[in-house]
Amino acid sequence: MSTRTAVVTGASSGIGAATARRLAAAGYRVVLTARRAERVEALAEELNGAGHAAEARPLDVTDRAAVDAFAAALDGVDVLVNNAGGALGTDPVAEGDPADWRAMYEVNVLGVLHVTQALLPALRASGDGTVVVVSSTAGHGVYEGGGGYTAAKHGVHALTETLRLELCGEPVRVIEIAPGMVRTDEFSLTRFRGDAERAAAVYAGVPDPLTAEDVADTITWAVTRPAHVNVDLLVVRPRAQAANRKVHREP
Ligand code: 8X3
Repeated sequence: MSTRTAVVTGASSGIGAATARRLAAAGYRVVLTARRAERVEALAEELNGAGHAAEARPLDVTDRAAVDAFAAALDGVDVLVNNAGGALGTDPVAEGDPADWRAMYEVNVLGVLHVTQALLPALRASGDGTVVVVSSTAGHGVYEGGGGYTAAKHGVHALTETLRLELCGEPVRVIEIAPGMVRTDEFSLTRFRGDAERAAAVYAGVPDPLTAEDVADTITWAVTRPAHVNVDLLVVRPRAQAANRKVHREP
């Protein structure tokens, strides 16, 4: 059987890097994309050194011309994991900066649109393609201070559901993974613009937030089901989180 190829966006850290490691261990040739070239290059080197097949392709998913050039140079693809995304700020709607809202829409929605459109011909041609969208529980509920992020994640949820309807009958699965509270090195730090104290407070006292590896495990499970099994949507939270803002914390 020929080696299957998986493209992972946002593979420089967190859920993306963990997913690349898991898919490589599952036998996929992984193509690692992210804006930070040195990060994806180091990860590719680590995976190749461990006997896996990995390639680093620096890419900004918000840059359509770059995404098209990336797709044109790609030698076949079976799985696309749309993971690149993120939150900026926790301002109320009344005060949110439209530039932040635009940036969140660009990466979380248009980034998925660009890469999915560009790779869809190759995913169809594979005869058994899979599109994974890593959304968020922020795409399935709202919370105060989350307006710009929840709007973008609801947008990507709508894109994903629409795509699944439109591809029905074609050999391409469309899977949405919606993680809740995941403690990664960068998600909250980015949201709070480098304020480590505020970032740490998000997880304060929570016995066991999810890890990037937990989510990567879930993604890999969904991807490795038989071709006729489409896991439409998986909502994954830590046991200590029953809803977006219902979180158990210990003193
Ligand atoms: C991250 C989950 O609760 O910060 O996508 O919106 S939350």
